[in-house]
Amino acid sequence: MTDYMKEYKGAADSFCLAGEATDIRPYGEGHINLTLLVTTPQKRYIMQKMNTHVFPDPDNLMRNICAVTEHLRAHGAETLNVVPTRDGKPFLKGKDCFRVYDFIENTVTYQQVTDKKVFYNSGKAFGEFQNCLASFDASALTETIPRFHDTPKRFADFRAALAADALGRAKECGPEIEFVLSRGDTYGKVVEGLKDGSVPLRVTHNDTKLNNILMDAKTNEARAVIDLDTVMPGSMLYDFGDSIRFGASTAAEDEKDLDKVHFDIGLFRAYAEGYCEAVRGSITPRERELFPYGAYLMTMECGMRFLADYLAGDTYFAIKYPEHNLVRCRTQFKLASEMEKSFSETGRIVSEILG
Ligand code: ADP
Ligand code: GN1
Ligand code: MG
Repeated sequence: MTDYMKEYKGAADSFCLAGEATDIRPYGEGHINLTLLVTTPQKRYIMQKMNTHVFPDPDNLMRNICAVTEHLRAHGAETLNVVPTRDGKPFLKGKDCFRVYDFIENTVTYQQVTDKKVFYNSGKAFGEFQNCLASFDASALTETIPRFHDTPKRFADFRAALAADALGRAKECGPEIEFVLSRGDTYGKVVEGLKDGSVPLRVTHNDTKLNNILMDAKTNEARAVIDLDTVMPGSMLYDFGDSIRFGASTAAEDEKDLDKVHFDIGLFRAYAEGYCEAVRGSITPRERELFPYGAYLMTMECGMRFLADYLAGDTYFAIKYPEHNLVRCRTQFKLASEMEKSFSETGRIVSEILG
């Protein structure tokens, strides 16, 4: 028996699986939950040890996911299917919490864009996801992480981590710290827009990176939007921006060689074409105006979160080596610095697409 079988077979046995688990192994590249592929002779499942440090209210989190997936399914979308425990609950509650989904077969996830068409397809799918959630009652949702994309608040959290400098790491990252601090007056436009009503509050996904969408293994068409933990009221700019942050890069999020990391404007265009095709009917003038800025904002926000986590001692994002979060923040700042220089060009692209 493998160590994973030993450790997690008991949890898997608590769910209504089609048969007995014969193999359990880690799966995917998520930074938050421990994701396991569970094989039975009949079918395969995804079991996740839920990160209750990041999501401290698993009852309401799973209530959200059940409601959102029901809504998506009722509208004809392929989505996650929650497999209940043997006593009919949506997750297994204990010292550790677990949930199980059907494994969506014949799909792939990409850690980087290899083909423009894939990125276009993902843009269209996240746009359609947004459209579908327009008819979802936001008041039925718990905010699983309050102020998740409140960038000024993230900036304050960053400054607190810097002031604490728990591991004495600040001295190793002077230029990165300076990069965040010197842009302190650029982080407010979306929260201000939400406050004054110029940016509409919508139900959004909030974590739209490319590996949170399953693509058909044969056709590369989008099949299902996954990782629904952060579906909450938010701005369309968060979803658009976060996809660009991750996908419109010429390198992986944790590429060490910054010479390989560039903001790819052709990829920006491909995603924007897909996304706008879906949301053309509902997007407001202020939202479209802020698309280029939204990409910059989500990139800076993610970068400062990686750097804050590095300074705090890596308590949030899963890491594979000690400097992983520092490496990640550097790619974000490289991308953001190129995005800043491209605002007029990306703005023109949005205008060309939307007319
Ligand atoms: P995290 O919150 O840690 O990012 P995710 O829910 O995104 O975790 O899952 C991590 C990875 O596992 C995904 O990127 C995807 O590759 C894979 N995955 C998750 N759920 C499924 C599923 N139901 N079917 C197939 N693959 C899945
Ligand atoms: C996390 O869960 P995952 O790996 O899809 C994070 C996102 C970050 C992303 C950076 C709940 O996403 O906000 O943008 O890492 N999710 C949460 O890769 O914090
Ligand atoms: Mg994920």
